[in-house]
This record gives sequence, structure tokens and C-alpha cells, in this order.
Amino acid sequence: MNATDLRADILKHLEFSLGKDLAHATLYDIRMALTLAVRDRVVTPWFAATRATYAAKSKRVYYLSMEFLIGRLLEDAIHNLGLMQAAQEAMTSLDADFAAVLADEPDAALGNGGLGRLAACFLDSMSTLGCPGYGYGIRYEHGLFRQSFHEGRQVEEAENWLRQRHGWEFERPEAAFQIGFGGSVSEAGKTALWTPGEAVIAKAYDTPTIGWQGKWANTLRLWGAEPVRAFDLAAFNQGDYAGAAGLEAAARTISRVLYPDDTTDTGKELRLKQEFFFTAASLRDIVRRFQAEHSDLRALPTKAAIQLNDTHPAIAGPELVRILHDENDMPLDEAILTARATLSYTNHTLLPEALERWPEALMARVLPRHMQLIERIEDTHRSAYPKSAVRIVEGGDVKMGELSFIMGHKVNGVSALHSDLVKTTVFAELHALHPDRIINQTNGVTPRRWMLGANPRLSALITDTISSGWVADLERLRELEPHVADAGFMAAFADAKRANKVELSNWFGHEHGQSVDPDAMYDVQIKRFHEYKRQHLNILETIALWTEMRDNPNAGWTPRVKIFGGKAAPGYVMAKEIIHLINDVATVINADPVTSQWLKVVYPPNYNVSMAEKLIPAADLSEQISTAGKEASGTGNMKFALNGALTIGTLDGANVEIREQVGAENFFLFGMTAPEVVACRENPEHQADAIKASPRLKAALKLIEKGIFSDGDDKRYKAILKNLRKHDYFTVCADFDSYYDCQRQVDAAYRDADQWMRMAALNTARSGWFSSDRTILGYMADVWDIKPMI
Ligand code: CJB
Repeated sequence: MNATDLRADILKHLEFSLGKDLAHATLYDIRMALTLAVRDRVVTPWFAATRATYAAKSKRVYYLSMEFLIGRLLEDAIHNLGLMQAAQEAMTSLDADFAAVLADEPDAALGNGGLGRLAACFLDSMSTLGCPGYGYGIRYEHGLFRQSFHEGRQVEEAENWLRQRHGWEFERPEAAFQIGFGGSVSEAGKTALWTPGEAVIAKAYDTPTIGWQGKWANTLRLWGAEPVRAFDLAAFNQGDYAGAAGLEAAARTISRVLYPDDTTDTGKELRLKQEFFFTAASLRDIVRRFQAEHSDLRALPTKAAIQLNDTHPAIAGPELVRILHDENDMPLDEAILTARATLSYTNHTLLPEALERWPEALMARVLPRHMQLIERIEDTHRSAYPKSAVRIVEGGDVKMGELSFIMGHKVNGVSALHSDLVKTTVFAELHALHPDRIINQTNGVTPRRWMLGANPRLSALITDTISSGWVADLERLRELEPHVADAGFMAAFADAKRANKVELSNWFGHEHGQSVDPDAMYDVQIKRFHEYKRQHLNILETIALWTEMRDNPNAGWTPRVKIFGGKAAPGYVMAKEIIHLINDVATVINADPVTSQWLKVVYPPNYNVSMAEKLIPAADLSEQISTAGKEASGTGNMKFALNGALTIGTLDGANVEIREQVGAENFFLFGMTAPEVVACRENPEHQADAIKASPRLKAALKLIEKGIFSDGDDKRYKAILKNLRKHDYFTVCADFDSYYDCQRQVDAAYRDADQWMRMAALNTARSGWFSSDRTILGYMADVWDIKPMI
């Protein structure tokens, strides 16, 4: 493919798809014409992959997820198709600024954080590996809210990614299912008949997901909700215009917004309806596809592997049983076994508030037949294990974790530590009954986006050094190790990092009006805001460091830029106060002439996938400081290590495995282990004891209390202070000194620039195991029983 052909196709799309003359084309027009020209080149491998799958009647994976945090797609597709040079040349020949064209694409944020981004990395890896499959989710009209700051406080605004045409998708008006809610259940012969009281249409929108070198492409099928009857003409004719449109509005509400809650059960009926809506539509589609090729539904598990990404699609268990039993006359016991052999479940968190529970009454009202089937599933499990106390329905709630466990043939955690904790905590009783069910599949990240796309400088150096095989076989990065002793390689590695830092510094300058020194250490904490992730530990350490710098200005401080990024759930008051505190501390510290040469705090608003792609390649230090036992895995931690940042972290989630891979000497470890945290909480005075033992922590808390960061307002951070001093569940205080001391080791290490860079390069060379290709191969072998088709 050369630039001339691509240019011709861009001009063709400009004229015939967009109706624009080049002379009047806007940035949007050029971007859309390029998108369509690239999309054309995705379609051929996409059809070929689909045809091959149909021809072989292959087993497919169906990845059901409430979230797909896909971000921008254009640059990724260009990379995967090997079109980078052609696209650059075509843009230059059209006088278009290629970087601006790429940046014009809205960042599709159909997810909140790690769980949604993992789903997007998995789609990339499934296509790269030739694992036939579909992602199934919701086509939210509004993705994750846009964040801005007003006087340091988070402000949320609706996100609008579909205001412009979404160039990647194909609308499928023919792929539509009616999805019912409510109503009643009657007996019809041997089986039950559910007559829903209301219904909406789920309509499919397909986005092809192309793999590396365009060898395979799968489909991301997202469902949009539409009314069964578009418009109430009678009401309109009587002058009731709002009423006439009401039907439509009510139906569309279901796919209107992504719930911005990361880990808490919102308890909203609408959320339950969203979950059922996309799960039921996906199952109908899966069963329809199966029945087009096969006649006996008992063979479903040999042809379909359905993965439940957390409990959000857990209603798939009863719904599949309903389809098999009520609609296809399979005996109930057999229907349960068949559904179980088809389904598997990934647990992403141990936080009790994140394990979904739905009030039984709500479930019975919205999904009456499913409530009955849940009880039947529970009865079946109880009769198989009469001594067990495990219940799906308990205390008036339906527990979706238990339901998912019982209806899945495999249950996986997302890091070694987390999978062990799943066995010993939330599902201990179920694990005792089903000791082979829980397995581990440590998360991973796609190297195409998180190295090749995000870090072109380091990618070029790696390819020059070990050739390009690493992109699809990331463990080959180990071949870099011997080069760490080579001064020429190390100088080039350092140059790449420095150039990334300069680029980020320029971006901070023109986008946020804050200049930062590229020679300072870039210390980055980017993730959702949550008390367990402990952004407040980081900001308390910042305050203590600032104090120390002011007290000892001649101590030879290592210059640092503390960079934060992330959003808090709109209803999570404490997380929002932590955001406010960080912004307040930044204002004071950044204005201090004594310390400004050594310490800056920057917090660009509206962190998203595209911002991560800028920040990660420029980072020196990766903050992975969660309370041990609380972060299931983390995936940002992997992206940083891959891009040559050193981690300061606790023994939590995948940090444990990162440290094993990169070597303990190339990782800054601090804090209590998971069992130590549990033991620490046994002492009700642990926070008071820690504060008493740490003059630095005590002083930092005092500065906040005195209003030093809040214009003298000594009440502003009352809640945070009370929490830390009295109910420090996340053990910020108990880990503070260990963290502070570890940060000073980081300072000292950074001063030895050559040694630091060697450690950074070893992090890159030893992070190959964290490719999501490895993770997907694990699922294919251990959970889905599917072989690659390329
Ligand atoms: N996770 O992003 C979410 N949302 C949830 O509701 C629950 C968990 C995260 O999933 C990631 C992918 O497995 C993990 O890396 C991360 O630790 C976890 O918090």
C-alpha cells in the first residue's frame, strides 16, 4: 500500500462519503476521510476472518462487558495495517497536520477504568492471535463524564463522543432483538411462560477490531436501545408533543449513559435494566449464530465460550437457562449444566461494595422469570451440597458474585495474589466445594497501543536493536538485556526518555500553562480516585517533602514533578475531597519560590486513554501504592514498567509479579503486606500509634488542619483528617513512614542517572510477560478451549 493509493482513497471519501471539496475540507472532514480509507482496508481481513470462522464452524469467544475503554482507534488501526508511512505522506501531500488529525478523533470512553481498558486490550490481542470472537457491550450515547476543576473541585459534564459521526462502526438495522422487562410468568404445560410488561429494541452496531499486521479481525458489537414503536402519532395529533416523544426517550435511556461508578453498586433499576439489556441481546445473538450452524443446543459449550467480565453480565446464567429450558425444552438440570459449561466469570475486585447485590424485590419486578430461575439454580446447588451454607439469595438480596461463581465452569482472578485472595476470602466456601474452579489469569496490556503507538521513540530503538518481532512476541524484549551494558544503547534509551519528557513538558506548557523541567523526575500517579489507591498517601508525602525542603534548602534535593491524573465517581465524596486537596496543595507548593526549583505538582484534568498515552512514555516513577490486598491487579503498573519507569509500590495485585519479573533491585518496595494490613487493623489505635511515631506525618496533617492549603479555612479538610486520624481503614498512616523513606531512596537512586537508566531499561527488557497476548493465550488454553486460527 503506498501513499498515492491512500491519498486517492481519502479524496474519494472526501468527495463521495462526506460531500466535501478538498478546498473546503475541515480537520474533521480530513480525519473522517482518512478513517474511512483506513477502515476500507480493515474490511477485507475482517470478512476473511469471519468467513474462515464460519467455514470451519469454529468455536468462538464471546466477551460480555459493560465497559470497553477503547480510546482513539485511528492511529492504532494505521499501525496494525502497516500504513504509518503511507498515512504520513498522504497527509503531508494534502497539507494536513497528521498529529492534529489523529488528535481530532474523540476518545471513546465507554468505560471507567482498568476493567474497561482490559476489555479493549483483550480485543486487540484476540485479533492479533486469531482467536475468533466478539466483544459485546453497550453503545452508550454518553461515555465517562468529562472532568474539569473549578477552584480545585471536580466538576462533571456529560461527554458527547457521538456528536460527530463515529467513523468506525457499521449500523446493523437487521440485527435487532426485542428485550423485555417486568410483566408476569404463567405456567404453560411443563414450562413457564414469561410475558414481559415492557420492551425495547436492542440494535447492533459493529466495529471491526483489527489485529497486528491485519492478519485477523474480530467484531466489537455494541447494542443501542430503541423504542419498539418509535412515535405515538395519536398523542402527537392531539397536541401532546412531549408525550408523543416520551416512548422513544424512555427506551433510549437504557443506552444513554455509562454509570460513572467504578466499584460501587449504584442500586439503580436502570443499571439492572442495562445489564439485562445487553446480556440478553448478546445471548440471543449467540444462540441464533449457533443455531444457524448446529441443531443440538447441548453442543453449545463446544462452540461458544462466554466470558463474564465481572458480575455486570451475571444475569447471563439465568437468561441462558431460560432460553435453553423455557424456549427450547431442555430439562432444567441439563440446561443449568449446559449454561455452566458455556459460561465463565472473571472477578476483578474483592471490595465488598463492588460485589453486586440486587434487592430480591427489584429483581422479581424487573425480571420475574429470572428470579424464579435463580431460586431453582440455588435449589439445585443446595441439593448437590446439602451441608453447604452458601446462598445466592440472602437477606433479601440476590448476590451476583455467588450466582456467577455457581453458573461458571471457571472463575478467574486477575493476578496471582488476587486469585489466592479470592480463594481465601470472598469465595472461600464456594472454593471448598469446587476446588478446581478458581484459576488465575494475570492481566496484560497490548504492546501495539502501549509501546508501538504510545512510544514511537523507544519502539524504534527496540526494533533497531532486536528487530521487530517483539510487537507480537513481547517476551523477546529480554533480548535487550545484554545491551544494557552497551553505552551506545543506553545513551539512545536515555535520549528517548528525555525526548518523551520534553514533549510532555511542552504539552503541559501549551495545554495547561504550567512549565515543568524535563530534567526533574516525573513521578506519576494516574488512575481512578479511590481511598484504597491512596492518592492521599502520595499528597501527604508531597507535603512532608515540601516541609523538609523548606527546612533544609541546602540538602541537595532531587528535582521532582508530582503528576496526578484521574476521576472520582461523582457520588464518592471522600475521593472528591482528595482531588480538591491535591489541587489546593499544588497551588501553594507551585507558588513557593524557595522550593519551586525542586518540587512541582501538576494535575491535568480529564484523564483518559489518550492522556495516558502521553504520560506513561514520559514517566520516570510509577506510583502503585494501594493498600496491600485491595488492588486486584492493576494494568497501568504494567504499562509504566514496559515503558521504562521504575515502580514505587506495595506488594499488591500484579505489582508482586512485576517485581518478580524485573528483579527486586529494580523496584522500590514499601509498606505492609496484605496479611500485615489485616493484622494492623486488629489494633484499633493503629492510626493514632502511627501518627504518634511519625513527627513528619503529624506535621503534614497539622498543616492541612491549619488551613495552609485552604486560605486559612481550617474546616475544609475536616473529613479527610478525621478519617485518617480515627478510621484509617486503608492504613495510610501505618504505611506513611515506610513510603516516605522509600521515596528518599528513590531520590538517591535518581541522582545516579546512568544507574537509574539501566534499571529503567531492565524494566522494559523484563516486562514482556505482561503482554495481553500472553493473558489471552492463557484464557484460550485454560478457560475457553479455543485454538488460534492463524
Ligand atoms: N476494576 O476497573 C475496575 N472496575 C471494577 O468495578 C472492579 C475492578 C479493576 O479491574 C482491573 C482489570 O482487571 C484491575 O487491574 C484493577 O485492579 C481493578 O481495580
